[in-house]
Amino acid sequence: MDYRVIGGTAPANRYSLPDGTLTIPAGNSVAFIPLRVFDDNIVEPPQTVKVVLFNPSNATLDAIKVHTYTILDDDANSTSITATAPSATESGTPSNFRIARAGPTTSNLLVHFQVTGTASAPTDYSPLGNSVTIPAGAAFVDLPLVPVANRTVDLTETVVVTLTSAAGGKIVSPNQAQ
Ligand SMILES: [Ca+2]
Ligand SMILES: [Ca+2]
Repeated sequence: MDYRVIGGTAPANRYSLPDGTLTIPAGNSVAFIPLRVFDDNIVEPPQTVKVVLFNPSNATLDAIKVHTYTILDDDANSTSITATAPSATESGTPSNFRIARAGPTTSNLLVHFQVTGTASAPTDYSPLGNSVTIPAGAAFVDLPLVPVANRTVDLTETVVVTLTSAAGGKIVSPNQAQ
């Protein structure tokens, strides 16, 4: 069958999807239409690309001939992490990670992270989870690291937090703190 773009709100310079012909090979039940999205640094609303299938051969089209693809922007916020208090002690001094964003603060920003390092939760410190939300109106959120005073003699141990994704935003350097 043939396919082509028949509209949508995305300007033509945001993506590439030339008109084409799609063949689902014998023995397969799917084939893919190659849509390339071009990254930029401009804050934009979600924008759409509408693709239609037509001229089927050896098949008929069902009711869903048009698909609307949505390009989600990733430029509203740039998110990074630093250790504002880089050392913690078992005697009760917590340390602190600060997850901060640059850009508008009008909405909540959900940030996912991964925790690694030689220390283990919950044996050595209270678990940090794997996400935080920077609330609307705030440019950062603090993530305290609270050590557990255990009876084992530990060497100096590390906790490393690496940002992995931010909904509708991008991760920038420094994306990791210890
Ligand atoms: Ca971008
Ligand atoms: Ca953009």
